[in-house]
Amino acid sequence: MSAVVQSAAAVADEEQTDGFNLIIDALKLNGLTTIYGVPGIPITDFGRMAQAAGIRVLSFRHEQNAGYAASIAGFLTKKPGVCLTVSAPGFLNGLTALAHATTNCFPMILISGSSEREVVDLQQGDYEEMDQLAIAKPLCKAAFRVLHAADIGIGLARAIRAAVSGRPGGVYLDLPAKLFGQVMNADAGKKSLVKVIDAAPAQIPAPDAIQRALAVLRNAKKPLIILGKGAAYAQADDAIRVFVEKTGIPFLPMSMAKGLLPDTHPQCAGAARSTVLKDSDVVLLIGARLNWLLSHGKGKAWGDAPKKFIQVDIEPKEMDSNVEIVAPVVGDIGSCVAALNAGLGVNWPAAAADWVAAVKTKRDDNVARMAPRLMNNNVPMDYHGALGVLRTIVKERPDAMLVNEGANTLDLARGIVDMYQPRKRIDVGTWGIMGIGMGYAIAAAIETGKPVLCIEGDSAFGFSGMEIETICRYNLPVCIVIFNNDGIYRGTDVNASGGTDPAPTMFVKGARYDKMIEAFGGVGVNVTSPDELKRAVNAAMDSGKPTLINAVLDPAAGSESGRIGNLNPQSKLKKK
Ligand code: ADP
Ligand code: TPW
Ligand code: MG
Repeated sequence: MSAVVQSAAAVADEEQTDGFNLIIDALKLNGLTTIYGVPGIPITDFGRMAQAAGIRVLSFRHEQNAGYAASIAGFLTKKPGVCLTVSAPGFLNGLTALAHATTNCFPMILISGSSEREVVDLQQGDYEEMDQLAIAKPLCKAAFRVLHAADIGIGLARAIRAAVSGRPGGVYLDLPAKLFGQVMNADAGKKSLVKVIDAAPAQIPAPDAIQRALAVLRNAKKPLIILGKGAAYAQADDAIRVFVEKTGIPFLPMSMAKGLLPDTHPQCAGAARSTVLKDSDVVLLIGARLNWLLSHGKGKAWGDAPKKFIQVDIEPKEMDSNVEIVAPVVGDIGSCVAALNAGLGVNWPAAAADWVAAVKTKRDDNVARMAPRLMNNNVPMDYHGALGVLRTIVKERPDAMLVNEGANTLDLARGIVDMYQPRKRIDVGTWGIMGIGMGYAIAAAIETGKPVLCIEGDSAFGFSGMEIETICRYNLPVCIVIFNNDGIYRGTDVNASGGTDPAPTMFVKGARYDKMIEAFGGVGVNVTSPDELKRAVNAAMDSGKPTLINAVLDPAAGSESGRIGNLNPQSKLKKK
């Protein structure tokens, strides 16, 4: 080839781009610089190229865990977390996490490679063929397919806006295999990209709505503020603190809103939950839905006293979902709470002293009653002994991330382990889902750069346990404590048939989960007492080395379904 022809070819090359490059450029242009996924046809080369282009590409062992990582990345950063999968089975594995993101109002984009439409639509049996777009649609906020390289910029822009604007949620982006290789003029390609401006525009509440809410609140004798994970997501921490402290109203944090204000704050009613739900007369919900986690706003948990609800939420349809909302405030939490703060003025009356004192007394009583149980050094350990030391560790390391799943392991840790900073506690969320653990831990380490402590039931851990290889591979500062009670809820169940199979809730007795992580070069520790647990966790958090601690618990310590046994139908006519 002559020099002249060579340089002409080089010029032609320079002027071309393709689907691979355009997707990477579009992601980077919008600040989406981390991808959680699993490689394979047709996205293997895409992952390599993305990594080469400076995107952080985290390869998981199962797409569901990558998806959970992306979902919580969305919660922590207010930018959509990106999960990348192959077609059909990989897509389906990621889909649970996409649905989870939507249910929890976390912004996330699931990007899956797919087969060509002409083959899928004629059902001709392609490699991993599936009509993914149709399947994703009912499980997410929006679903888009891009067929032409020139539409990649618009496609991603639509996905980003759909994920983060209004009530955040999951978005599916379908990218057929041929799109990746489609070539187009580089200049036109560059121009086709869209940098999304103001992806989640402020939604200012109506002044009337603010006045109505304040009027209801002003007349309250026993007001209560409930902070939900929407309030944590909104990152309006200062405005919320000002509002809570200026009004003097007791506040109750939902699980993932713990730490928005410290659980040790004088107005925190976390340890007086049943009292404040029953006795309050006006309840202000900020980024919390009246779903099952709040007993739908009615019934026994809420007592007989008449109640008025004020609700701050970005989603207008959320109002009156379960009970009447007398003062709906629709808008983004930052804007709404700022407007409420402005409306308080200078002579807002302090919350009634007798109510505040009654809540405080109840709370202090409950805390005092719990204290001795948390100091026990029993062997075998019970939940309280083990959680007592973890509680102290979190107090001493308030900026560490805490991941928590299980039944008893979840419910008791949520109640016992105080949080001190916003968005540090991430857990099973709206569905009470098992399996978020390792995906959340990985994303928490990657997105925050902080050490991560996971408090995991032995069953809960099993759903994502293989990702400890991922944790070791990326050398993440994650310390996993497994509350090993030999099973689901308890390790004492018996097979009522008298047969040799174990009961359905039972696992191998005396399992040594700590040995699993040693296979990948991590640190494994077996502990049997609270003292040993404390030493092992502190060593792990100091070293930053991937560590798995098998904490041997009394198999009889837990109760069925943890704290939600009331939701568990049980036969009175059991078959023998
Ligand atoms: P929790 O489980 O902590 O009670 P939920 O997930 O039930 O919380 O509720 C979160 C609520 O927060 C959802 O109704 C959602 O629409 C709302 N939300 C999320 N982000 C914002 C925001 N930035 N501004 C206002 N509301 C928000
Ligand atoms: C995806 C049902 C709720 S809690 C739990 C299961 C299986 C495990 C509880 O045992 P664990 O905790 O983790 O050992 P502990 O301390 O009580 O012993 N599948 C999914 N999600 C849920 N919630 C379940 C099953 C469940
Ligand atoms: Mg268990």
